[in-house]
Amino acid sequence: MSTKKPTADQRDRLFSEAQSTSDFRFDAAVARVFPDMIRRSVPGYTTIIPMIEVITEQYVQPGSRCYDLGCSLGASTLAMRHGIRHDDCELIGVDNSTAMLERCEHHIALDDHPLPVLLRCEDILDTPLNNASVTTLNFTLQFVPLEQRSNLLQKIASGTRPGGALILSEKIRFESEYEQLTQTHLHHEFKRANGYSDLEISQKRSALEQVLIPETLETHRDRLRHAGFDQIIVWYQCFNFVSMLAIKSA
Ligand code: GEK
Repeated sequence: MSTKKPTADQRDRLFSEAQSTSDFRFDAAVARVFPDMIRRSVPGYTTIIPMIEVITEQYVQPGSRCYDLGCSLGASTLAMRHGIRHDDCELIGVDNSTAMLERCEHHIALDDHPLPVLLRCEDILDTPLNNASVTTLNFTLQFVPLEQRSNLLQKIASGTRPGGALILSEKIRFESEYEQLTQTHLHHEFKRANGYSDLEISQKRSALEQVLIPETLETHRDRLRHAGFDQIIVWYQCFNFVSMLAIKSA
């Protein structure tokens, strides 16, 4: 995806004016500014994306499928595409926002890698998943209702080949109140350093409150193990944002 400076139109100013609170949605307005929004809001996003290529390259298997669940505009999908070295693999990107997928299609068309990408507009809870070697949930599980998360991870684990992997990136929360306050403060300072005002930070926080539900690292580890992954490694953390690698033994 382009790393060019966003035009005024692509700059995230969605929460810059005082507004009444409503739940955050992945609509056309969000899709328009999404690359700028996620880069300025998620510490480590610009590191995680290229590492998804590196990790995909390590775990992809010939003749298998790779899934990007909650692919948005396709940044993680394209990273996976470039990490796939076999021409008999299938790459499938899934998102339930049509506004996101329309732009995703455009980004994929601009990329010159020959591997076809199949895009599906649907809820990832309904996506059939099998013969997978690498699956990515890059900041998507946090938007799935809590009571659906175990089923989704079990579906992914059982659809994953031995030796395959899941890349799971999430915003997390902490048991310790001190750590929770400190990491949240540091995250907000990161956003301030990236040009967001106090009003933007607090309005975005309210909009996400009922929509993005973070869990502790322990909860993620336990659920991944229970779902059928054998090794769980935290390969990246910056403040309250982590990325895990969950591996199914060969
Ligand atoms: C990236 N991975 O750039 N079914 C399908 N899609 C969903 C669902 C669901 N149940 N819930 C949320 N989404 C991307 C970034 S963004 C992360 C992922 C963020 C989709 C939603 O429409 C959005 O496009 C994406 O998951 C989450 O690496 O905005 O913080």
